[in-house]
Amino acid sequence: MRIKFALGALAVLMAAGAVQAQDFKPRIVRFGYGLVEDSNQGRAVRLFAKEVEKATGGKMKVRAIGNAALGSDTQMQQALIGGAQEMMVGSTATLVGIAPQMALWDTPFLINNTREADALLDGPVGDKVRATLEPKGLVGLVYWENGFRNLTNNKNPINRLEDMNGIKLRVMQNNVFLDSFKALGANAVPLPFSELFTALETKAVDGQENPYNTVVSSKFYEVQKYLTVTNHVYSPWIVTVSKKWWDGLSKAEQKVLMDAAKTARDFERKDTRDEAAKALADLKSKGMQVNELPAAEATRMREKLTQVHASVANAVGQDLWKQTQDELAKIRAA
Ligand code: 2Q2
Repeated sequence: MRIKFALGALAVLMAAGAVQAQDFKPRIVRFGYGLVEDSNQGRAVRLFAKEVEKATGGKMKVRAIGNAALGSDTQMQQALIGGAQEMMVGSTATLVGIAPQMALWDTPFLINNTREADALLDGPVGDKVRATLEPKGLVGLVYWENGFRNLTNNKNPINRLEDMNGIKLRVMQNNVFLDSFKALGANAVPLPFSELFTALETKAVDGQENPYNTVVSSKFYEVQKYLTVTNHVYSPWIVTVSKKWWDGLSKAEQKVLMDAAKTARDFERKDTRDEAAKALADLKSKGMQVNELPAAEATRMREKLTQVHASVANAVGQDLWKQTQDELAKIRAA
């Protein structure tokens, strides 16, 4: 009896071992991202790499390459589609040329807080938007948090809508952002993130907008004087895989990547929120002048942006737009 059991257990163990050996091939994953290593993005990619190596017994090795050393978001997207790079994490906003539905996440003032963000992105609407990448040669695994965006500039604090007039503001390469800031009176200039610090330093542009975390990690405080708390949009990041490469992986390998991306997501969201909560004090101590946009002025901004909402609805399709509003209503009522 005992021997039989032991033999049975051995057989199970051997089978498990055999499955493992053939399911995980030795592979190198080139994983690119745009921010510096010492950033919320870099920390999460490092955790992802550790998780993948652990789960595959070191067979799959993730080479994390930050600082846009593999190119800007849009360059990396093309490398993934062509199969020259395996993975990346970057802004959803730079994906709109490939998947127009991604513009949903660029809608100003769509999401009010992180609870709404998590529920919407990890729910059916997030899944639907993510799925639009696949026919384009990309597999979107999960959303990570970039965060609520705020304005910085070198000209003047933004106390009123009119203070935006004529500010040369770098925006992401994305029409919703371009149209939004034009509607607010700024002189919006699209630039890849990888060129932003130099553009600020050389005064080619006066300002930019990004979450607090990025203003800290990319050291924008060294080249920007004013920070205005606007929280004008919640930006996600998306972890993306080359479909060409993904299709050649075993189911077990695909699962390892998905599980690690989720573990890193949960870590990253917490890390980002903890850091953001401390960032304002940090930025003030580094000499930035911080002000909150008065509520009445925020309302005036929202009014200016209603036409942008209509154009996002058109770009992503009325069905998806309506589903998003319904889903948000549900989330808010819960
Ligand atoms: O302003 C931006 O471009 C940033 O918000 C993004 O985080 C940036 O594009 C990163 O995705 C860089 O990898």
